[in-house]
Amino acid sequence: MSMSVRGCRLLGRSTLTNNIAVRASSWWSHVEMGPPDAILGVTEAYKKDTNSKKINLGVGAYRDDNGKPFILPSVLKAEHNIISKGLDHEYAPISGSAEFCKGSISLALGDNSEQVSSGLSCTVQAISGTGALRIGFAFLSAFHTIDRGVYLPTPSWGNHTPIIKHSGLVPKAYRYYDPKTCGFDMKGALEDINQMPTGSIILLHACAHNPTGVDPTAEQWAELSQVIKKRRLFPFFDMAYQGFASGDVAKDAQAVRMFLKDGHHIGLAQSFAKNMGLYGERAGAFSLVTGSPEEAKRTLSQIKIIIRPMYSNPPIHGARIVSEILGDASLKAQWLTDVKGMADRIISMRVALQNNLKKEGSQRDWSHITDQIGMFCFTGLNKDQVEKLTKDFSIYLTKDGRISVAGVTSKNVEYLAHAMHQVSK
Ligand code: KET
Repeated sequence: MSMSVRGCRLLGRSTLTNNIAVRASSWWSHVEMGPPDAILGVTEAYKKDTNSKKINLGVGAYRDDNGKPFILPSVLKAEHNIISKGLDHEYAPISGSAEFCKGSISLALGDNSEQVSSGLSCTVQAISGTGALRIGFAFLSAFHTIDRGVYLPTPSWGNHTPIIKHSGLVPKAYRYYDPKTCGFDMKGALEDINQMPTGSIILLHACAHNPTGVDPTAEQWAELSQVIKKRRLFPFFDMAYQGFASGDVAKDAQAVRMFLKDGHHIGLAQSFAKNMGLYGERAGAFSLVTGSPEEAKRTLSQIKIIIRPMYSNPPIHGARIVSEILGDASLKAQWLTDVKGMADRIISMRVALQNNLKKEGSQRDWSHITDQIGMFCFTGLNKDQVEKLTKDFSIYLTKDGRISVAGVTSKNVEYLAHAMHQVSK
């Protein structure tokens, strides 16, 4: 709208009057139809399909082996506990629940984290992982004045680019995935990192890279950390899948913790959508690791000033569930078992898909299905093959050939393998 107002100002008085006359009957006739979202649009299309065999492998949302949304037993118990407390519905502080913030950062950095115990970090509750990224980039846009470029791995989660642009920063790219090996392009990544201007921001997927399912090894992370430090780049970790890569939340945080040991000050976006199944509750956190406790206080004060006009303060229910789980040893133990159960089911579906493709007689090399980790498999199917899967078999996935393995079940895996073989043979 501001564009058209600005446009009218340039057009002179009579045109302006005419424009207003035209618009008065229909204010939005100039608004063009926008395209559906590359990921969430897939679910919209899936819902309209009447084929009883249809499968939604688009959005990264965990399903049980009956293809149903999964309420984690630990979450159910936490909700019962919360209701029995009879809590009120007052506003949360701008930065969200302090208990939630403490629990979140400790989960990422470790219970014995020196940064947490020494006050060398600030954390705010955010509207899930997306909101955490949005606040983080808004802060960097306002205060990180060295270089406005944010380097993203190629490919990356589709929403990173619009979030970065929306925050007033400039998305750029570094090599990450090598289609020839279906693995991590360490050589390409290092070459590109070495070319980034000093002070640039580099976005790193902490674990379970989306959409490729390809993570650097511990040795590769160690080398990346050294190069990023030498080049004086700002590492911003997006950690949306802690626990989903290996089933172990500490192991999945190894890159983040390694960078801190190496002396980096990082930005960190966390989400509890996947690892607690709290998708719609929008529970997440943004943190900065800082040089001093005093710097943590100053940066926190500015982040609050960014949040206040955006949405004032965050929702409370999801954060209460997270706090209840992380703050109670037996519930936390139950949750860790729940996470491992989800990760293990996904791993077993990868094996089943690969075996069924073999059974179908597929001659293609599908080893990457089990080599890749986390929620997604980057199948290598091209756009035409994806279109055929959807049109002929009612199997819904994103155009880049990514499937959410979380949507595969022991009941639909045969049909999926059959369809994948039919479109790729
Ligand atoms: N980071 C990454 C890497 C990511 O894959 C997602 C979600 C998010 C952040 C944000 O999640 P939130 O629900 O805001 O906590 N990805 C899945 C869902 C989506 O696209 O919104 C997906 O890729 O399917």
